[in-house]
Amino acid sequence: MPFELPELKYEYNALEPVIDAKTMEIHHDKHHAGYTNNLNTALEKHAELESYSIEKLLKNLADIPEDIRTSVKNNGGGYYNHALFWEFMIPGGAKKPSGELLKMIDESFGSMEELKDLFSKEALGRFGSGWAWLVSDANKDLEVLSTPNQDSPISMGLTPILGIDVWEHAYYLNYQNRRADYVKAWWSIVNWDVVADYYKAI
Ligand code: MN3
Repeated sequence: MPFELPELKYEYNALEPVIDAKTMEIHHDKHHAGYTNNLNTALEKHAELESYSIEKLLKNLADIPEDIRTSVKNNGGGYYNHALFWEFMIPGGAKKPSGELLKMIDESFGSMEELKDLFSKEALGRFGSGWAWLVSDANKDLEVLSTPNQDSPISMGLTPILGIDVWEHAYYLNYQNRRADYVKAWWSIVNWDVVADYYKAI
């Protein structure tokens, strides 16, 4: 079964003024659609992979046939990372995590503010295109890291529970070269309920 572009659960303009409608439209309808189509095209060459979930593909890159491995890594990563990214954001969502996740954030980083500082540093320090992530390992230990291109933490055996796209296509129309302003503003649209749910599910 070919992968399908997930629909946005909110309007293009729902995240304004943090992310403008035009950026959301191009990002979802062109960039995410492109990764989805390119992933499907790559997989057409290998029918034996057609039952694989996106998670299984990305967790087992070393087993993917060499002729499509890079394409699956880049386009599969793009497909998966963006599907998560839309979920991580919401207009007017919970402003901070609660329960188990909040407790672990305090234990792991000291406080929410320290987590935000660390995460923002990763987002700003990622040279070129990539992502910053809050991830959990199988023991539910938390870590902040960044990845280049469309590399996904899931390929490193980690579960992404929050991530920000810092490719220029994610912010350039509104922020131009001011990635720091985009990252700072972005915290106000994080959907902490979803982040807590992803963490709980590990
Ligand atoms: Mn993107």
